[in-house]
Amino acid sequence: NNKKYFFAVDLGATSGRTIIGTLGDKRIELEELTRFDNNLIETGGHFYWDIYALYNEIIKGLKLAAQRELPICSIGIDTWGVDFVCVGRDGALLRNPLAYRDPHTFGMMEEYFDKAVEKKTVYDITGIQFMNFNSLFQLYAMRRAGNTALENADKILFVPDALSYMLTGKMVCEYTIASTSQMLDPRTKQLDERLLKSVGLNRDNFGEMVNPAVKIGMLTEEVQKMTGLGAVPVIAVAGHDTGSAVAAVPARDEKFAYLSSGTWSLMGIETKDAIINDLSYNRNFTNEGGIEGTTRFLKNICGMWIYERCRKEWTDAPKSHTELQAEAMKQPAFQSIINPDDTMFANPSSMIEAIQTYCRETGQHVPEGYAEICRCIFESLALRYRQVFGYLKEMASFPLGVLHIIGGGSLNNYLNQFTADSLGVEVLAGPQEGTAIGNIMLQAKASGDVSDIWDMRRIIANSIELKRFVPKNTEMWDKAYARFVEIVEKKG
Ligand code: LRH
Repeated sequence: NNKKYFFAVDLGATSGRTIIGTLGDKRIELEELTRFDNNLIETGGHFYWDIYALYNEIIKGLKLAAQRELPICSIGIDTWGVDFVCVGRDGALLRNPLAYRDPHTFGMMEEYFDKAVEKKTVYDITGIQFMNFNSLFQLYAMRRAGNTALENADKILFVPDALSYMLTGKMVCEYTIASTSQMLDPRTKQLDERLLKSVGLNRDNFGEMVNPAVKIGMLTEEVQKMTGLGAVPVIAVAGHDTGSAVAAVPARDEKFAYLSSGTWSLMGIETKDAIINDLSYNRNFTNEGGIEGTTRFLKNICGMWIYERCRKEWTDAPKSHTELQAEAMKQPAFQSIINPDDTMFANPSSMIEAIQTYCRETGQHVPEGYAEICRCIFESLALRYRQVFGYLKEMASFPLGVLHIIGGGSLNNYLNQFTADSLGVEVLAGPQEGTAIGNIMLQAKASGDVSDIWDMRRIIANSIELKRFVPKNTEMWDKAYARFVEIVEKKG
């Protein structure tokens, strides 16, 4: 048996999973061991993640792997970006991490530019898009509020690094996840001293900077005893989920565009160097650190978030996605259009009401019931995709003739077709578990079983079937897009 087994932990903002990846004969196979919710905890006026619950879920998955007696080569953890845990001098975690949807950062960016470092300077240093929840602004808001976890922090660990620390006792600062903080300079590939200082930190407050495919440490004896596993190494993968996902795009050469589709939709290209210029600044595009020195030049688009939130509110909608979406497709097209990236959808107390308010305020048909609302969400997303794809085309140095959609959202055939129609380009959908595959491939790189990113991509392309969507109905979508632009501009 020349097969190798890898254990991946992939945590998104709404759910997480543990997965066994098997690599053999230049093919990869996945098996999901566990899947669980990742819930926001609201208490004392704040939103937190439950880091201990996530840790326990990882332990549960590891136990299952041990029971199966699979010779696990290594473990790798990837999570959503920007959030972090404060660690005290005694090595203990100082309270659960604040979640990026917490409104404590509202208005903080503007104040930061005013009082700390100018906006343009921050962009020139980092090349990272401005989002109020980037770690830099979270830290600024926490300092300002006198957050006692931060005041007592010896180290700051980004979420994947914090979980790896809980498993190994070793503290690192993995490069791809650090790049989401808006404190890293992509040229030096180090955290920028000036930005760190602006929030009262220095490089010693972080673990050693490591690249993906480097060993962090071995499972502690405590974890070995709990799980029944031996001394298995934990590898720094692309700790940022989007970094792992884009590493897994089954493209043949560098000239491709991608949409990593989950709670967020991340649309962009892969480049050698960061693209930092006036246009990228004005369009608020980001340059996140990728594997093997690549850069992800992309923009965050609100993804399945609105849909997921509505699903929690609907009491009468079919539980199955396909059934629910089939009902939506029976509704008339383009009755109501929203801008999914409008701030009113960031974290409203009722998503359904937010959508209805948006439509009322913009003088449109107010959607009622899950089918109409669902139709509105997916059409609007595809229209926003088209807008961002247009920006991307202006800035890419090569023509964008195809869009690879990866991640859980790539299972949504209706949305895939809408996207092809709206953008007027061919869409290739899959793999669904892009993030987990990228995670596993980086472990396989650490063990010497794959050589580089193109070797990984060949193996992935060899292992999965892509679904192809060709543009149709483009005239109808052209008209709808003109209305989308009008509505978005009017709303401001
Ligand atoms: C997607 C993601 C995205 C970040 C956001 C916070 O899961 O990592 O790349 O911008 O979460």
